[in-house]
Amino acid sequence: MKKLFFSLALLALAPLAQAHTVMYYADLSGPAEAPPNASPGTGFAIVTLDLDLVTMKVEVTFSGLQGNVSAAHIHGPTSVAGAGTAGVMTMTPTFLGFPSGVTSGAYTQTFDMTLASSYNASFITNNGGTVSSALNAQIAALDAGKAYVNIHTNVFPGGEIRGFLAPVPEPGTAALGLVGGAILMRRRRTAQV
Ligand SMILES: [Cu+2]
Repeated sequence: MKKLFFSLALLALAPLAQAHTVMYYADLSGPAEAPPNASPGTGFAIVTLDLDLVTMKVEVTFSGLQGNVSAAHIHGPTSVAGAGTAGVMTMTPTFLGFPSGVTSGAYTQTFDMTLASSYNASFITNNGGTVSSALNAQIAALDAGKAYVNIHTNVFPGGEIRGFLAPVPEPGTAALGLVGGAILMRRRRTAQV
């Protein structure tokens, strides 16, 4: 746990050093799925876009799943923020190297968002047909709270746990400390379960 606290604290500070980094975070759960399910599984995701390097770092931890992981990726945009379903935006069928066949795990991967392979091919086709138009559409979905991380398993093929990604406010605003604190508090509460 100490290591996790430390990592999150560093992540909260990261935008101070990297002006063109945008972060999003999500709590993942079964009740947040559509339709909701009673999975006891939980997870946490942080997505960091570096607009200078044109990369997307995806960090996910999850545990307590009833099924074994079959795929994980980011869906969007939904028609309204924080609800509904949408197709896959990112690499299919699953994130490169995402833990498969397990009920808990941790994942970190950085994607080159100038590569078509970092996206679902149909997402590019449906959003202007180029990698840059697809990236803009993905950023718009993330900023609007209309994109969600979904972890599929053999027990819940449509998704066992998911969570809508929310932007972490820019540094320098009073809200940052509050949000950072909320992340740590939430993490702590989850860890005690
Ligand atoms: Cu999916």
